[in-house]
Amino acid sequence: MIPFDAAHQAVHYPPDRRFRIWIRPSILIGAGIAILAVIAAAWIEFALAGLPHVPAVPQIYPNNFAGPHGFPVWVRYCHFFNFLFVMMLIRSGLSILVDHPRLYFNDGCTPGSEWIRFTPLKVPRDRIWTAKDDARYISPLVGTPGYRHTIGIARVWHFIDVHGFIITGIIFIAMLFDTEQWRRIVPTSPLVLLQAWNTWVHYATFHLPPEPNGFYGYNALQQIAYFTVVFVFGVLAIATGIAMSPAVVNRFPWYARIFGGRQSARSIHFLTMLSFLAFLIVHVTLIVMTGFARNMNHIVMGTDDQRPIGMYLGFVGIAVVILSWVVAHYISWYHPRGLQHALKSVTYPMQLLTLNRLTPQQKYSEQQISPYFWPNGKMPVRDDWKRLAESGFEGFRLKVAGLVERPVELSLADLERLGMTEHITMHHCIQGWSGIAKWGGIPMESIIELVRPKPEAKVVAFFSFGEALYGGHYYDTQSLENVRKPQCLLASRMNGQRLPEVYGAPLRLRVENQLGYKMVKWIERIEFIESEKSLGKGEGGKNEDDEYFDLLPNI
Ligand SMILES: Nc1nc2c(c(=O)[nH]1)N[C@H]1C(S)=C(S)[C@@H](COP(=O)(O)O)O[C@H]1N2
Ligand SMILES: [Mo]
Repeated sequence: MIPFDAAHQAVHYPPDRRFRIWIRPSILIGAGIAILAVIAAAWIEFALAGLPHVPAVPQIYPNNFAGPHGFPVWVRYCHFFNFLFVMMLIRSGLSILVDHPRLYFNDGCTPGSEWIRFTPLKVPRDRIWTAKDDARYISPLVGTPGYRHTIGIARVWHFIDVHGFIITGIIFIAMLFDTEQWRRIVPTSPLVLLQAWNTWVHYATFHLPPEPNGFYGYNALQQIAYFTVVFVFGVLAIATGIAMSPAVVNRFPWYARIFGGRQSARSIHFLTMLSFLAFLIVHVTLIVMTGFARNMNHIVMGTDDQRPIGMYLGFVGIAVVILSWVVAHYISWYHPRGLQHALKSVTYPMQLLTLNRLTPQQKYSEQQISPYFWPNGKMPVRDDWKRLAESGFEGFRLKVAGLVERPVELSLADLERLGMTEHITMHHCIQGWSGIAKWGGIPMESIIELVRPKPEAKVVAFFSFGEALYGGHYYDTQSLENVRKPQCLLASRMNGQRLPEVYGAPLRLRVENQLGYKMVKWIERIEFIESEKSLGKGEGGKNEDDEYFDLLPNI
């Protein structure tokens, strides 16, 4: 365990570390009834008609079995690596989840409208309660990284592992169809559904159906379960993950709507995780119950016999997976910067080539504006800001300087004269919440025309009056190229009114293809510079410096 100073302790290891799960009663009851109904139906059938017929297991002699069978080495390796990556995805995913411990089916995320929450707290309405105040602690036994809970590092693990998960998946599915092995897990006749039900009636009423030897074939329910895990859960997890990317949702709002919206996609992402876990529990239980040593030899050794070697090596494999969590914690706690850079070396060039090229073009209607919008960040406490606020920012002058031909100081009225535009967009916070609002302001493009950056200027830095999580002023940077994109505004209006103080008065940035932390609030001044490396710790922003967030968060 690493020691914290008081400021870090308050964020990473707060005194209130209680954990509670609350589920909307209608959903809990609905899900409970659905599960009970399926079990009850099995019992009723059993009581009225006895156990349904499940085809007898054919006698198999290895030398006369023609169909695809056995576990070739690629199946065994994919199985292991999939386990490794999925477990880490779950652990880092939980760590991300508790940074905004509520799940919704509406994109506005109004407190109280969540269907499940992982916090004992209700959002107080009598004072400012930021999304960061709402984040919860997670234990290292459950989440990666736990204890020193940083969503930046959790995302590093999640994204490193998702590459592994997808590559494993592609290899597995390609090999499945390159060989005859696909026949083992892809149902090819609707009769399988009927047989699966019959098999279910056996399990649900505590009867083990005649088990085929898994080396040669699966029963119908097993086949459907494996098919669903690979082709439904796997695909859904990836597809809903992409639906949380601001760059994608901003360019193709219809994509999030496939899943019922951005928050619904996040909820489904969570539910697929639960489904993976539920599958894992049943899968392991049945493996133990139906001939543990033999089953382990199948998947570990690729042999069909009773020797204990598969079991022993299987335990070694599980130990390796658990060890990977320990190692991940060690690296997360002691070398977070290295981790941040490792991910950046892969994703930064990749995003420049792909997601970052998408041109923001969101259009929501006035009716879609969220009734509630989570605030984030620490309100400025500086006297100069307070004085300006008292006078309605009359005396405020935005300083734009640095590597420009024509440095300027602009009042809010000067800015307005540059030409205001408005757009209604969805805000995506790295923590997971979203909100739709109408923003009015001056396109950064107009400021650029006015000040004329010199050729050396590559980066635009936005400095805030407000402080960051651990003290020091909040700042962030954008590439000059990115602020030239449509929908990049210096906003002074929100939902048709002057920008409220909590939401960043007098000015805040809007960059709709990126995550919320890039949108500096309470902007004091703007500077055109050569590189973000000259500021702070050189990572491109306060959160990038202190919380290991990405420089370019298109996802
Ligand atoms: N000055 C300052 N700006 C900031 C932050 C902050 O902590 N300080 N937080 C960022 C984050 S993480 C988000 S999600 C948005 C939140 O904007 P909102 O309060 O309008 O929802 O502001 C961003 N801008
Ligand atoms: Mo955020």
